[in-house]
Amino acid sequence: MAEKKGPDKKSIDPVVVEMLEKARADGVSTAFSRAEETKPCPIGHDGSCCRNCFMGPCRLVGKTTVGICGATKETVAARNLARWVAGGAAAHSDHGRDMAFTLLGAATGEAPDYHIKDERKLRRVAEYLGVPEKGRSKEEVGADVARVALGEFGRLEGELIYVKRAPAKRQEIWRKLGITPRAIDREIVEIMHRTSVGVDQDADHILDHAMRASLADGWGGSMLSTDISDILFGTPAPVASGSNFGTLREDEVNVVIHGHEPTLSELIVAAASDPEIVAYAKSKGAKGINLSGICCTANEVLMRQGVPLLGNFLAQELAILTGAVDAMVVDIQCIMQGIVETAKNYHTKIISTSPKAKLTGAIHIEFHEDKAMEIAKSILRTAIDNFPKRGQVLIPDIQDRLVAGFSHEYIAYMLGGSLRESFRPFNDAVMAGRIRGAAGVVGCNNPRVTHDDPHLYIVKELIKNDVLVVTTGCNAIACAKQGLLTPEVMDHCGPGLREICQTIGIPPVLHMGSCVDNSRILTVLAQCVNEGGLGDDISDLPAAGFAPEWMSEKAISIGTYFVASGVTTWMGVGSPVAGSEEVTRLITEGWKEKVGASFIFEGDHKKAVEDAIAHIDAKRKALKLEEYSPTKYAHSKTYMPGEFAPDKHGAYSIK
Ligand code: SF4
Ligand code: MSK
Repeated sequence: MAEKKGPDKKSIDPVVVEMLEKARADGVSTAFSRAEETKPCPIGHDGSCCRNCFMGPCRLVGKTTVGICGATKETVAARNLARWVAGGAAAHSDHGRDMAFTLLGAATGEAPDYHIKDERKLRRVAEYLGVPEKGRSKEEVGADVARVALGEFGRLEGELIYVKRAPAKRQEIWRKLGITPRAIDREIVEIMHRTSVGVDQDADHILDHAMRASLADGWGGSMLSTDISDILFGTPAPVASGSNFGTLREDEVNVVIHGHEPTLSELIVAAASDPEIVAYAKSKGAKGINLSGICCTANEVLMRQGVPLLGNFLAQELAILTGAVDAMVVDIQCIMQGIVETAKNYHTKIISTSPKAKLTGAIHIEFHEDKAMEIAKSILRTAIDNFPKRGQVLIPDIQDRLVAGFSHEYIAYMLGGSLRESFRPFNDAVMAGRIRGAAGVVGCNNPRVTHDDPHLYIVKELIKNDVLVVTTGCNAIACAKQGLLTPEVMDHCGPGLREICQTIGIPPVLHMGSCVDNSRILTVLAQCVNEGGLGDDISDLPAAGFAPEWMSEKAISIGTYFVASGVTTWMGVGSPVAGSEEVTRLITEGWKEKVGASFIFEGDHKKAVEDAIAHIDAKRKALKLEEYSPTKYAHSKTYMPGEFAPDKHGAYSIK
């Protein structure tokens, strides 16, 4: 049995601690309590269990070093890791495919509630995809962009079109290794084929293909998903909002949107301000409708609509415990089956909506794009009808402000201005040592570690050491709840990074969106290389990746495509390949030789961040940049009386 911890040891978020105390008092089970009761199987945990055929499952422990078929620990661990990449890549990419279908419907009029919102982005994407756009209407271009995007899933020959968005040297590395992705579905299916009994049995060879499939996710399905979401709903630009349970309203109908897709949630946002729906809410005694989000549906509608972030992955059951959530509307991915059971103790209605995801015991109001607004309104009416049924309510009065919406387009604009979008100022700041490097910190929560602690420790250490952080997914939500997504939070920053952030007026931690939006980070990295001065490949950049509290297959796919793209990446919690020293060596030293970056599973988050900063310094040295000095910019500017100057929080006033 795992060691029992009090609620105060399970999370560093006081709201989560308070709600866990309520769960205990109410006798309600949560992922936190179940994680204590369910010890992970040590054999599966280390990647040493194979269940790929019914001669097994084979558990390779002790004297058992091979399976019934003779598969070694290396083969089994590599196959397990590769299958996780397949699962993660499939999830992101199928989401991307659905976005393309929505664009097609919007362009042809078959999905009349959707429109092409960002024509500029559409025409830019058309250029990437080789779709003629001059002299054509946005609908004509949109339909062709959607068709070409859909073609990428089953492309018959050649390479994925977006491969060419990577730096030339990176493309060469992939071609030389034979891991350039060809078609999105093909690479995922090929993992399943290669890892079935009696096919690919060489760990190194299996892992090469895992990289190929992950690239089909990062530079394929996810990148298409991000681009098409921007075309349909607008490219994000900075937006202010709030986070945590204090964003729930006692006197309004609280609708929590949860999952990953923006397609329905965008319409729910629009429907929530429809006068007819607002009047209906008032007729039931509510002042209006209050939306907030969990997981990446939250990030999607925050980035474009400013809807507040209620919480990250582990908050989903706890939100219901407030008694204030009238409906939790879920689509796909990261939705715990446990929410249905939790909801039985309170009045919350769980509404599943995706044709791909039903939850036993939930209300299913299936979403179809041709009747999108009608369905969104029907969901809201169900929530409103539930408002008068509320019992006792406990809303912790804690919330933080945030600024999100940092698309790669906006970052380039903010650095270079509207006439000269550019990453030049960023590269110059890195070259001068004002910014030591950059890190992408992303990924889930996992109740096997103290909730949000590794996330926030790593982010705070990085910015303290002048490393700019870009964030997505549940890390972004953790940062939001700690107030790290505001330009005023400069106490945690090193002096060089603080100076840059204050000059530009940005937070030191840039929220770039949902899990599929990790593709935005790839685009930023490619643009930094193309800008010049920091080497000629992504692996030359003083950069690092982290997923400190990962749990999902999607995080493994993301981590793998970060590494295959040249970014050494640290995954927290523990290693799913610990059972094989050889596989551990292959994905660290082996991948460093092959793709210039390592995939490191490091359960000690303090060591991970130390190692990553040393790695960033080593990259600076290899680029022959000036050695980073923490004090060089400590007092770089003396403000004179009467001058407009920042205080220690970064707020400007006359000195
Ligand atoms: Fe066992 Fe081999 Fe079957 Fe895996 S594939 S379960 S190792 S016999
Ligand atoms: S939601 S994949 S728990 S980041 Fe994208 Fe969070 Fe991980 Fe889901």
